[in-house]
Amino acid sequence: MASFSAMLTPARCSRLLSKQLPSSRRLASTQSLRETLKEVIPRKQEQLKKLKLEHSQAVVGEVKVEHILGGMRGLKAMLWEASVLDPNEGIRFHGLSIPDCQKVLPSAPGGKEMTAESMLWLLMTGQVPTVEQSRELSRELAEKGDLPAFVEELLDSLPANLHPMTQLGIGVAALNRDSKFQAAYEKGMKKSEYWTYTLEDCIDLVAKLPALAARIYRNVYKPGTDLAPIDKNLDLVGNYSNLLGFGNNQTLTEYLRLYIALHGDHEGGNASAHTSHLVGSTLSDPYLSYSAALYALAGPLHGLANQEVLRWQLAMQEEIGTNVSHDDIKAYLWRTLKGGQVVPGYGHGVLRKPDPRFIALQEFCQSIPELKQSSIIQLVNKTFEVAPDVLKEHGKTKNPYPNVDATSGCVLYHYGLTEFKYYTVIFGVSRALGAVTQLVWARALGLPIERPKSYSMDALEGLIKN
Ligand code: CMX
Repeated sequence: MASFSAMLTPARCSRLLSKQLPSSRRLASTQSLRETLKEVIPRKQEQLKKLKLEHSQAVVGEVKVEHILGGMRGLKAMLWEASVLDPNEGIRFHGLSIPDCQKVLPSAPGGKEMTAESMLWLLMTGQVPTVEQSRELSRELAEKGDLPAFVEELLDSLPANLHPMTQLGIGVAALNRDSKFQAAYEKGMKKSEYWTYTLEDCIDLVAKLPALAARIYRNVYKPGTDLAPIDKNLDLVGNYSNLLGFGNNQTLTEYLRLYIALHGDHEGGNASAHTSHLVGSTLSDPYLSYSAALYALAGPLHGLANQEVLRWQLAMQEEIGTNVSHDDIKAYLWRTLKGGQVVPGYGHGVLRKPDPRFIALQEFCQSIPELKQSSIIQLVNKTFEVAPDVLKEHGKTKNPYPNVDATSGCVLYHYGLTEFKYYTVIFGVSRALGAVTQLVWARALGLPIERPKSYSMDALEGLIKN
């Protein structure tokens, strides 16, 4: 199936965005997320109908044996509405680059960085929310942020040495007891109503993630301490930071806002997003779909890489010290590669240039004098100055440049959030923004259950002969 997101060039997307939303209306609108979606969805449904009717047989690529043997890399095979990833330019959310989003998306009161709510609104609707819209969504999320008592008890009963990502998946799956989608499905809702119940579950899920993720942090790393109550006047990440016990650190809270908005979506083919989409296509509710996605995120080649980067950089620091030369780092990189390991935080399945999310997080660090002085951040920077050339010389990876994980953990570490086994949980709070968006759109567009065709090697050889 052709991806219609892929057919939108960045320039066209930006034009569409401004056409959809004249700036006068952008400032004045107080339409809710649900009202906005009710307006946007019929247009997209028409677009899909037209694509099916007029272009179903159009050829947009070919399937080679290398696709089948190579993890489907580059195969055009999914519809994904919220973002498109260009190998050289990086991610665009409905046509907006990261710097565009930093300019136009509303921040929290007193802050500068875009909020998770404003990113969620953009991903869901393709429109830039007003400050009022984004604040209203914050209020709704805070209202819905408390966990059911049985989920709290379930989390508290888990052993502290169970990986925080395993715990997060368990907690998210358990929330499905209250799934509005599942309850309505049991009663026999119409297909045209699927998306509305899916949206309600998705909002509830996003709202509860901070309390879920923070309870896991408290149980594993700070047992016996109290968790702050959810503050109805704070945005999602403001509350998350508070619950983690870092609410007084404005710089870290702002960093978390940026981090969570940037990690929100990275088109559909990455393992976590694709897992959520696949499971959702069976009409599993959003909790089960996203719980499955979290276990894909927990792999070291995907989301767990941010934990691995810190582990690797700290081991480097221990072995060669902090005041090191480029040659020392080069030698350490070669030791990693010759040991048959990957350099964590480098390489990517799609990107072929430094990840703009990496650049945005680096720029954040450079804008804060105390972060510029941090030894771990300096080591990450120095590694970046050397690693691409070493990886080029090594000659295996198609992308010798850093991905977002090369830097995402070091600010957390600098400010005392040093438990790096927890870092992927923060990624998990974030990736929900894109995954739930697609779950809503998949139901609004009536996308079918996924069922690609597989072959054995014998059958493949038969195909090749014929
Ligand atoms: N260090 C050493 N070798 C690497 C490498 C790295 N950072 N990145 C890729 N390679 C190797 C691969 O292991 C592969 O080797 P083999 O041919 O022996 O199997 C070869 O280079 C070709 O791989 P590729 O086509 O360039 O990369 P893939 O699309 O297969 O994999 C990724 C992409 C991200 C899994 C890989 O680059 C990697 O393992 N990076 C380190 C882990 C990491 O940072 N993951 C986070 C990615 C971002 C995210 O999803 O969150």
